[in-house]
Amino acid sequence: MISARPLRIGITCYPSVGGSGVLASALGHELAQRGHEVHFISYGRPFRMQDNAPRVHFHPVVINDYGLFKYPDYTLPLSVKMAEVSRDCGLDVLHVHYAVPHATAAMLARTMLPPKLRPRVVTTLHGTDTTLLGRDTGYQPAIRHALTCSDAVTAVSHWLAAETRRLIEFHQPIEVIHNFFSPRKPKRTRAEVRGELGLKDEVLVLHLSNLRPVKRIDLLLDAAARIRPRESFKLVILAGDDFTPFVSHVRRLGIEDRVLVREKVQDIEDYLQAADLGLFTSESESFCLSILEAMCFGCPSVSTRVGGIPEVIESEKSGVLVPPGDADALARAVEALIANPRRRAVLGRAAQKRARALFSADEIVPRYEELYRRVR
Ligand code: GMT
Repeated sequence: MISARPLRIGITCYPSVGGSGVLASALGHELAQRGHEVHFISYGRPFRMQDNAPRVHFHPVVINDYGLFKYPDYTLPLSVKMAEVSRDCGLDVLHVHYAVPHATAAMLARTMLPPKLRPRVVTTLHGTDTTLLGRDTGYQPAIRHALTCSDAVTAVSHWLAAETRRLIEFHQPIEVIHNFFSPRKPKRTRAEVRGELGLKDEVLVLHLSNLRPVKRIDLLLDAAARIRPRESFKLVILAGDDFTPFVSHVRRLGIEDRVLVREKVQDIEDYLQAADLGLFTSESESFCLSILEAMCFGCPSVSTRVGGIPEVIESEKSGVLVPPGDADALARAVEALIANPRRRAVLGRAAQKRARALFSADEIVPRYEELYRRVR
């Protein structure tokens, strides 16, 4: 019989700005709200972890810098902390987000503990742990081993599950649990945000990402430079990292007056509610949490058709997908939606409905709870 007592769940993720950390933090808070005890274990407080939330704890991993090591090691101190928290807090499950090195550290942690104190390990693959590191022969066997030793493996899209089977040759079951987003209430009104951005009648085209090469910021800017009429829009970039490396590209294209950048924004909901259209140009993406964030506010996106994105957006129904790498196609799709507010609204409503029906916390979090209880 399945016990319904609240669980003690350890969550390890990268604390920096990235979809896997954002998802892991949100999951931790949702689980705590449902009565479970949640222990985050990482080298820093996860980027969106709330302060003083009931039943949520943070256990920092301290890394000392030894002159002997050319490369500082994180896996060992992480595994020691995982074992310590598992033992002291009686963890039922250790849920690791992003396989490298978290899944390997979890395996090591488990073997440090007596059998009775060993938590079950659930590994969630997020994207580049498979698509980038899974191709690297220096990592691949270790990833496959850690997945094989996990009690359950999940992936955030069917596409990523298939890529994991193909690239890592991991043939045990992978459960697909899509990402979710629970928007907080914006702190400012749409008019206030548009005022801050100095917008009049322009369409607010929003991009949000950590600017890594895979996001193709060069393509984003090239596409923006081709949008006509040029006065019809402003591209607002919520940058999870330093935008400086891209400033010269903006200048070369002569679009300084069309592009506004805000770095490391915490209150993304303020900008999401003010946006009219999302624009995403990634060359690979397992899900694209940012597209979902926009959908939750009734904002449809134009995006490259890559990876798991077609599982998030149904093209021409809840957004528009175009072939990857094509700046002209991106610009034409954006232009068509700038010129047609009614179609934008139809797509936006469908996007919001889809987000609520398929990718809400109420849909997704019980799937993780059910999985934890199943592996216990
Ligand atoms: O996209 C990034 O560079 C960050 C990366 C991460 O692991 O933090 O994001 C991945 O996980 C997100 C949450 O599951 C997905 O929405 C992103 O699509 C995925 N990124 C890639 O696959 C490139």
